[in-house]
Parts: sequence; C-alpha cells; structure tokens
Amino acid sequence: MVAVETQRRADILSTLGIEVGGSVSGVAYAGAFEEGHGEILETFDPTTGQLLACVQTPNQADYDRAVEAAREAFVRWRTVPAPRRGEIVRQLGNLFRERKEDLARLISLENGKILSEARGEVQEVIDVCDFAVGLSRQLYGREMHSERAEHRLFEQWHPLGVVGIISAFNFPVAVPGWGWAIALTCGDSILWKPSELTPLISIAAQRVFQQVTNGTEAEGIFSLVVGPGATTGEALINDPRIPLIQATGSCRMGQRVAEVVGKRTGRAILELGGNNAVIVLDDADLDLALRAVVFGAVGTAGQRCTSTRRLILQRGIAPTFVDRLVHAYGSVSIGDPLDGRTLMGPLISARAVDGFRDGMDEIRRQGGNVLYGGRVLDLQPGGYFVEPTIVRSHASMPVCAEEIFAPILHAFEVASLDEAVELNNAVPQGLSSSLFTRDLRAASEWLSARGSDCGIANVNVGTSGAEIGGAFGGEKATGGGRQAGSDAWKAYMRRQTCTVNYGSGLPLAQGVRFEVG
Ligand code: UN1
Repeated sequence: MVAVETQRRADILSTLGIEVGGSVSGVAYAGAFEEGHGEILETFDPTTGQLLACVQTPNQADYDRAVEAAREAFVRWRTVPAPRRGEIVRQLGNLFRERKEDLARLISLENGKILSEARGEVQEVIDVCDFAVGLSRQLYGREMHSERAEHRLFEQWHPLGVVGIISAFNFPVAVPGWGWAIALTCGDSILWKPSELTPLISIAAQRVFQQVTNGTEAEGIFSLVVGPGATTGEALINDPRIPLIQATGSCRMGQRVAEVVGKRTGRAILELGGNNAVIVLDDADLDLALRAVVFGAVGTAGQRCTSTRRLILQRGIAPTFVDRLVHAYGSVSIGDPLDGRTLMGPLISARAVDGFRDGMDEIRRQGGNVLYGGRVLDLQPGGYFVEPTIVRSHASMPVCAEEIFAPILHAFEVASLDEAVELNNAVPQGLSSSLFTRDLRAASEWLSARGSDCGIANVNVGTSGAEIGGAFGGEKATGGGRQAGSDAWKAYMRRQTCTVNYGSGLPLAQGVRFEVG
C-alpha cells in the first residue's frame, strides 16, 4: 500500500481554483475561458484512480470561435517586431520560473511522473523560452548573389498563421512548450489541443499565458481546446485555417494526422513513437551504462517517447550487465509520485495497464523470458501501478518492433558492433539511440552514415532526457518532424525568396531571350 496524502492533492487543485471533483472549462480564446458546450471529460489521479475534475470541452461552434479568435490574434501578432515577441516569451519563461513548483506538483498529480521529473519538465519550458528569446533576434534569412546584373536575391521568413498543437499526456507542458515558445517568437498564434488525460495541466498553463499576455499586444495569441481526439482533434487536423499542425503521440495517431493534413496540403511536424535502443559494448564503462539504462527504461515509468525499450549487449559483458541491472531494478521504489523517495510512479490510465498486461502476454507467447517484473501491482486500490520489467527477447519476436508505452525492456545479445547497429536499425521507428563504448573508432562508426538511423544518436549518454538546444525528432515511423532548438524554427515560418531589380534592364535568368517587337 502506498501512503497517499489526500489533503496534499486537494491543496494542489486549489491552486487552480478547483475542488476535487469540481468542474472547470477547457475552452479558452481571446484571452478568456469560455463555457464549453461539448461533452464533459473526466480527469483522474493515476495514483489512486480517483476523479480529479470534470472538464468542459468545446462543441463545433465553440471550436469555430476559438479558431477565429486565434486567426484574429495572428493578424495582429504577425506585425509585432520579432524582438518584441521575444520579450513576451521572456515574461512567459519568467512566470513559469516563478510557478515551477506548483506546476510541477500538478503535473505529478495528474500525469503521475515523479516530482523531480515534473520539475525537469517545467524547466524544459523555461529553457525553451530562454532559447526563443535569443532566437527572436536571429530569425535570419540569407542573401545570395544574383546571376543577373543589378539584382538582389535573398530569402526572408514570415509568420505562418495559426499553429495547431496536439500534445500527449507524457510531456503535458514541455513538448507543447517547444511549440509555443518557438511559434510565438516566429509570429504565429496557437490553438492547443492537449491530451484528454492531462487537461488540468494545460488549463493551468493557459492561465499562465493569459496572466502574461492579457492587456498586451499579445492578448489572445493562445487558445485552448481540451477535447477528444475524435471530435476536437479531427476538427483541428481537417481545418484549412490551420496551416501547421505539430502533433506528438503514437505512430497510429501520426499517420492519421499525416494523411488528413497531407490531403489538404497543410504542413505537419510529427513526433511519434520510438523504440529506442542502448547498445553496450564489451569495453564500455558499465557503471555509466547501467545508470543510463535504468533512467532510460524506468524513468517516467517508461512513458517517454525516448524511453529505452531495447538493450543490445555485446556478448562479453552481457551476463554481468544483466545481473547488475536486475539487482538495480530490485531497488527501484515504486509509489506515490509526489513522495520524494519514489523513483517510479503509476502508468497514466487503466488502459495503459491493459496495454502493459497484453504486451507481457504477447511477449511470453512469442518466447520472451522474463528476467525481472512483468506483473501488474496492487499497491494502491484504484492506482495504475506495474513492475518495471526486463525480458530476454529474440530479435525475431514481432512484439519487439512495437512501442509498448510502459516500462518493458527487451535485452538482446550480439557478437559485434555491426550486428548491434543492424538490430538498432531493424525496427520501424527511428527516434533515439545510444552507444556505450570507450572506443573512438566504434563511436565514430556509430555516428557515421552507416551507423544509427535515428534522429538522435548518442555516445555514453542514454536515449532519453535530450536538451532543448538541439532539434528533437526522429525518422521513419517516428514521423520526420523536428521541434525545439537548432533551426527547427524554420518549420514554423513561411519562407519567401525575393528578387529585386534595381537596374533599368530586364535580363532573364538562365540567359533566356524573349524580346517583344
Ligand atoms: C517525449 O517523450 O515526447 O528527451 C519527449 C526527452 C525529453 C522529451 C521527451 N526531453 O526525454
């Protein structure tokens, strides 16, 4: 039985102005929350299974008003100079800084991730805001040399429009935060459809936005539509008023988004499932590798898109490493995510527990040998707890190609780096990957064109916990999108190539002659 503090839960909700089981609107636009006339959505505490609150969602008319408001806000916002937009993002980052602790507690409560990770998640928003402030003075275009005399040729970047953000429960503010911070700096406005499983966190974030932007030139640039994927999500992806959709979630969801947005020739930034592997070579620093694997596989209860799902061990160290890993798993404290001693909280929902159970059945059926865990836990009545699990698997098991969103780690043995790379690349997904070695040649091979085929390839660093400064995303079934740092901002803007003739002749490009009369 976990000790769960009921009073603490009520206190966390009261910072949102909500009583346990109370009702709250999930619809906000033009700087205010409005009544939502769609179905009522219930949100639960994954630690106890208890109802936290009832959330009003939009019907079609509410949704339309939200999109129109976002469009109007965009038309104003796009003419505000980018450094002034950056100033608003700076203030947003500062308010997230001030509110870090209470937002982290709310994340921990509604999502179930441990407090330290929840704090890290808010920090990720703060970091990306800081990044975006600098970016607001660096939305550089290039100037090329024209082949024609007395001509200038250059490109520039303009705001794109309303950005639709569809986010997942597992990073309820950090990943959508990559989108807001960058898109706002780029002069776009936001229409955000968060996960149905974590609506309260998005409502709290919307309040932060309103606190910063209301009464400024940024008023109304954030709109929130909490609603089911089948209605609100579908409305968003089908909507030609939304030129860009940033979507995070399962490969299946992403395929649907790609299909619908592609059909209307909109733009989509997709960040979908991962099936991330850590390779440990015989010469690796095993202490380092062990810590990275435990954090990657057990952290966030295996519910990151970057979670370590496959462990590829070179034969020489495989038995020792597995022994040490099993031992380490034995000391993982599972329980209330709001308790500072807990390392692993619950899964997000009863459905996620079913996914774990079904996944384990399938793994056993296909010949996987459970080395640790594998069971659903009855730690707290109504809570969604499972054991962190290690399985000795065979590469030929079809289930190893799937992303089961739970703390299940498949361990494989290989003879060589070549074999390990082949196995790493043999799954449909291509998000994150890591190699542990002390050998420069092996590391360079891993990062070469014939090495890892993933969007993220690390050396002596685990698969999860990327910094915001790099572009984040993956290849193949992971969707190909990039978010957060580096030059990911370019996807949130409209590129324009301009030619200016400051002479009195009209030379044609490519030497074409076309004389009239
Ligand atoms: C996700 O799980 O969707 O790299 C994103 C990480 C985090 C982001 C994860 N910074 O693990």
